[in-house]
Amino acid sequence: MADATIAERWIEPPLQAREHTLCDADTYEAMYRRSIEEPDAFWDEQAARLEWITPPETIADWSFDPVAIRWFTGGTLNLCHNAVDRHVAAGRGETIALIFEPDDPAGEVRRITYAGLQREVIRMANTLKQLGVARGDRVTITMPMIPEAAFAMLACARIGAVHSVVFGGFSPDAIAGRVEDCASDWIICADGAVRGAKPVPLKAHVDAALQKVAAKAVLVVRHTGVDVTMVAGRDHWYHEASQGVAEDCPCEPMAADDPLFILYTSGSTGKPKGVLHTTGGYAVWTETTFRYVFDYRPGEIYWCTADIGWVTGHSYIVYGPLQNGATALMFEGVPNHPDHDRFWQVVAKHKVNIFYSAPTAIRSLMREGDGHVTKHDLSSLRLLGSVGEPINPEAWRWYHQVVGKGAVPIVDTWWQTETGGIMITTLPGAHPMKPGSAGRPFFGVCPQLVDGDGQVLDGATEGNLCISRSWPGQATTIYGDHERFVQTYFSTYPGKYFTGDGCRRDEDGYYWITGRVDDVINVSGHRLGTAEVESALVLHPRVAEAAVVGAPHDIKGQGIYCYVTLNVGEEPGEGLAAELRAHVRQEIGPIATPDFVHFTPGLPKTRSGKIMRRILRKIAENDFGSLGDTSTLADPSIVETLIDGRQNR
Ligand code: 6R9
Repeated sequence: MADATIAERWIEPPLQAREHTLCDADTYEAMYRRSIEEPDAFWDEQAARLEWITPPETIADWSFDPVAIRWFTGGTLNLCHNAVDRHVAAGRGETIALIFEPDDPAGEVRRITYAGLQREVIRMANTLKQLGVARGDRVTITMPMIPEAAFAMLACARIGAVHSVVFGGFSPDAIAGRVEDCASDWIICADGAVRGAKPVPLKAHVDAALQKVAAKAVLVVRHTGVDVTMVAGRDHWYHEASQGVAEDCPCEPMAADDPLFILYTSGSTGKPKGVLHTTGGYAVWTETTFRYVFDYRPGEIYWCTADIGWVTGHSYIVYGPLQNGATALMFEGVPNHPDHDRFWQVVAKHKVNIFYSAPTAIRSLMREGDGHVTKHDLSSLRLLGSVGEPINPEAWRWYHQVVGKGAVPIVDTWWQTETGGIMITTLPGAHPMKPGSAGRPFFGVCPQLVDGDGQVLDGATEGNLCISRSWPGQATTIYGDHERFVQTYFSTYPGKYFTGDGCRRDEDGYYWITGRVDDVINVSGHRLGTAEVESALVLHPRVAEAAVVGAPHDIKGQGIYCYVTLNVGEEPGEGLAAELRAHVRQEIGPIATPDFVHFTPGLPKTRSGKIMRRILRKIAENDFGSLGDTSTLADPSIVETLIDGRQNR
């Protein structure tokens, strides 16, 4: 069946999803309408599921021009209390909060109850306090996917410290940049990580980062047992430092608009920006979206395969599920180790009911054949989810038919680091699905499609995706650079939040994300600024200039395509291409490793010296027929040279 046919077909939610849901189609319509017509009343009601120390005085309190975003003003609460303590107080202390499945299938599974989680978080919180961490301080966390990563985040939330989680796969330079940007004096890491049996020297990376920036203390969780260097007076083993700390630790009352965390993400220009989320709005948004999108029921096992270093891990491994009292699985490993059935083996082993993953993982497993899936009993699955990039209808169909046996709804959830949680999705019991479309706006979300001139387009159309009103999960600033926040998101279309994504809306009001319209590429669901890769390339002594674009890639969605010009006298070759790949990997981290290095004597530039990326994108896509007008180039002949270079690859 051709993709187009599948994509156009509606797929009704299976009967079990329709019969057993918090929200059917009529309820969605009524709730959505109310969330738009009476937002204050609507969000006041949703927020009432949380425990507030002081209830908010004002619900929505924001403006996009000038930009000032506040929610639940006057309210005080603690997110750790809402995610952990209140469940224990309500007699749910023996419910399992986290199931840890290690990298090694034969390794030890850990099951942590809400009462156990409370003890662990208090132990971590008091250890941090003992090291001098106080309310408002920034704490960098770079950890493997182990429960201690969640303890560390929750411990910060408990004492009012602001966590900044840095993905464990980042290079020392990337860690140093992020520590420096938010002046974080404390770092929590593990000795090492293992992913697919491959060791990652986490503590050594932190040591190398601390050659460039200073930190007061490093707290090291023993995990793999690898040898590490401990710097006296600076580095502390967690199991030693936590000895004898007190067994209670009050939850700090936080104002709704006090910062909760910073998370760095790539933009189209400059260095990664520290997106800041505040406490109250983020708490309500992750609680509400998790509740309605995953339609969680007590006793179910929920598994999100994301890493804690990305926003999906923050919102849908830690804060969303735990606020709902859910049982969340945390997986340390990778989809294809020791074999391509690892995900499905884990689903069968733990009888997972809700499985939330990414198109890149689905595509890579689909390629290995159905046998890896069908040999496991996946009958526990009730709901499947997708996030991170558009899912192509072919992969959607495989996910639906082979993994879900055609009997399980899929939620394709569109959102961003900046949105805090899910924004566009179908709801499992309410909406028919269209493969490849994220679906309908979540409560309170007002998407608008806008043309290049800022004109709002109505009906079935395509344009740049903006959101015209604030929602509780919205990031409030970029740490230390509010002007950049305003510039990045609110200056293209004044008065609206611009997402950076292109999007089509069909006649049924379903949204189809078409991908980024800025210089951000989406590699395996991870955002990477082309400028970051370019800066890394030109640091190499033999490189004169570089231009980086995304190119279609079967598994990763987009691959990293680098056009490189060398300094005079340097010779291109396979050896140098490999060296450049290793160099970028070293500078940024393995996720930024270039897929294609295309040496060229020059780049297509206008007379004013601007690189015409449009042409470079088309050539990388092997699409030479629609290069558009090239007559304004300073040297139009470069286009032929580039095409020849592409064809000879
Ligand atoms: C949650 C997350 C955000 C960018 C976003 C868009 C792409 C995410 C998507 C999707 C199509 C989906 N994206 N989910 N595109 N369909 N369901 O991934 O956050 O890392 O900040 O990336 O990812 O391009 O703008 P983040």
